[in-house]
Amino acid sequence: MALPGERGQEEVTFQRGGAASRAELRDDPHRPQYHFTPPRNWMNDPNGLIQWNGCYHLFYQHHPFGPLWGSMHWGHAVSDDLVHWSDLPIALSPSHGMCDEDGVFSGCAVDDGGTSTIVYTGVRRPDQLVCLATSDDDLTRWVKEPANPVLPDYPPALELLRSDDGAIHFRDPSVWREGGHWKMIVGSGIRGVGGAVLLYGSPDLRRWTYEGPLLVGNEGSREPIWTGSMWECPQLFPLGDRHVLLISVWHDRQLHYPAYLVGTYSEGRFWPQHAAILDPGSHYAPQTLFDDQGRRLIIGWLREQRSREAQATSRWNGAMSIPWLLSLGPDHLLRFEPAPELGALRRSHWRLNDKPLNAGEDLLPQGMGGDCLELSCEFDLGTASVVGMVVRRTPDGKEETRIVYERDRGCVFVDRTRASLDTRMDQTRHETALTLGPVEPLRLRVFLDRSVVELVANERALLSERIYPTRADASMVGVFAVGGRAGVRRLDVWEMGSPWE
Ligand code: DQQ
Repeated sequence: MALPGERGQEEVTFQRGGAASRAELRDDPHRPQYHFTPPRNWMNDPNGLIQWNGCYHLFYQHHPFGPLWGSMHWGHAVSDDLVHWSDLPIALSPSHGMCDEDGVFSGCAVDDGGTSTIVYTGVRRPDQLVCLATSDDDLTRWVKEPANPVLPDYPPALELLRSDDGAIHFRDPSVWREGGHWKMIVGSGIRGVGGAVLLYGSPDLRRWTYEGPLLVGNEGSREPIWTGSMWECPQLFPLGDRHVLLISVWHDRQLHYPAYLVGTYSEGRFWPQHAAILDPGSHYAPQTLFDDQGRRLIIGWLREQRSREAQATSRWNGAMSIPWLLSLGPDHLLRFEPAPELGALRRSHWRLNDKPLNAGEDLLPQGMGGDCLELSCEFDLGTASVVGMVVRRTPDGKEETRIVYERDRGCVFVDRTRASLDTRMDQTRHETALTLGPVEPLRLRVFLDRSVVELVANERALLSERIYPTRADASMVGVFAVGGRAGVRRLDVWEMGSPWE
């Protein structure tokens, strides 16, 4: 048997077991069904999102030998509709004695004149350097470039942030074609200054020239948002009449949140005009894809929010967000719409129209509910100070999760204080700002998938959280108002099928 981390027998066996693992884990009450999860064991960042011969390829950071973060490989799945996925063999594994022997970290995939090419982070402590791999067989078998690392050094005259063990924070290359050349950005941080995105140029993906920082943050500033000391998984892309720079904020060994800046890109620099947190909840390290329908899609990693002990004894870890379509609103901030392909999973449907909501009362329609649902609700705020939805509620109310809009404070959050009788799960409240116009109704769209609550409010406030109810009867749903009368204009609830069945 091959050693863990080597490409060999163990890995092949693992891949053959993919369908069996999925079947075996299907009844785990916390394992999401229509949010992508690994066949088993650990998964984190989406990597190398690419459409190839009409199919969507999702690679992901993966530890194939355990449920916690460990030796990083690239897992791989393919789909022709972003909803039904098939597992493919592991695409990349660390190579003993090579510049990625300690891990194949995040990166991207591009079409190099017909050759599919992965640009990834090869880790050999303390180095994190840019490496390449190519495929000539529909993205299944990958061959590493003999000259790896193709970017063998760091930019001169910059004091890059190092971690306590000396590792240099320089990772997650993202590459695009521009003016007949390749451009690449790499996530980093400048010691004592803040997160940084460093820009390179190349004629052939193999010879890179440093062109300067695309943008450097200020870790001491909280305006308009705090962006910490290091930026992971950067991506720059055009949207509407601007460019968007996506980053994931890392600071002091903690993963904070994905954030984005909207501005202009010229002369090798990014000039930010607006900035916001993309999702303050469990979402991290998202990546986008521009598809053949001209859509900019985003998918991120939804982290577990249960105790480390619960994670260590689980046989899988991590889920992907649903694919969201991105656009830019008139305020130059992002708008999020669920990929319409998800509609293929809708099963039974319930609807309520024009129902008054009395202050302090929950409206819990009998017979409506489940643990894999899509919910869409439009509220009239009336005189209420708070309105929201309840999901995963037991008939006796001992477990329930509340999605709350607080009008005065202009925010949405998921109240998880009673989400589970198991109090070891994380109950931190993450708020996302939402100020409604004077006559604007509140519109909530929620994608509930066992332990995932992923939502968008009024197409502009994104929030995902994880919940771990203990009771099988935690399936009721409802709506509520506090502090005054409100109304439900329309509530739609769909039971969602599993794409794996
Ligand atoms: N995860 C990868 C890194 C990246 C981080 C390692 C973000 O490449 O910076 O698994 O979650």
